[in-house]
Amino acid sequence: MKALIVVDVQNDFCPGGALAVKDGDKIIPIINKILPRFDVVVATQDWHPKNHKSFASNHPGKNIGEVISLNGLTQVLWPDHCVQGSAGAALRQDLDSKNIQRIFQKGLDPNIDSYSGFFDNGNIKDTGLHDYLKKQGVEEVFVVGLATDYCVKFTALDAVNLGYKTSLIVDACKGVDLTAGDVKYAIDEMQKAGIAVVSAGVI
Ligand code: VGL
Ligand code: ZN
Repeated sequence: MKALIVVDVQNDFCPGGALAVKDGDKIIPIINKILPRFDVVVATQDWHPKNHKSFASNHPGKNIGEVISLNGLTQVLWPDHCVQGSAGAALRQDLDSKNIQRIFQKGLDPNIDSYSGFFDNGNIKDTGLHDYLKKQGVEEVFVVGLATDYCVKFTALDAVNLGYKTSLIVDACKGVDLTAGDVKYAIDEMQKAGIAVVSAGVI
């Protein structure tokens, strides 16, 4: 069984959103087109409480883009984004959500960030995604969405480390590139970890 994991295709990560990824919305028609070709389709949703410690606003005197140590883990400070129940946290309206079987929320604990759709950044709690995929008999996963150099990367790395045959559909992802080259390095890192980098045209 083949699964598509649609990572964080939310208003806040698209143009006009709080943590907009350049051209983030451009991947949506590509995702909609390939979505019917999978046995299982799931999505992840970044879903933070207002007091989330990944928000620069919760660290007086600190700026967006600064890196801090948060409970022993390296943490980039972001603008407030994907606040639970806000319009920015909703999945994009133009994403073909009726064909998404389940949504896994992450980033709910204010004290730890969660880039991967499987585990938080400390690998302490899981979201239930692995159990769900196992129960559906999924052996192969394809990862798409936002952002290539954060949540897409960590979701794909966890998938391959959990034993799934894993592919990144590279043209159905867009990245932040906080530092120029981040997206390229992220793709290299995924490839080195055994993830196939493919384009949507071959799906
Ligand atoms: C993400 C930064 C903060 C992502 C989520 O979806 O890639 N990036 N929270
Ligand atoms: Zn977040």
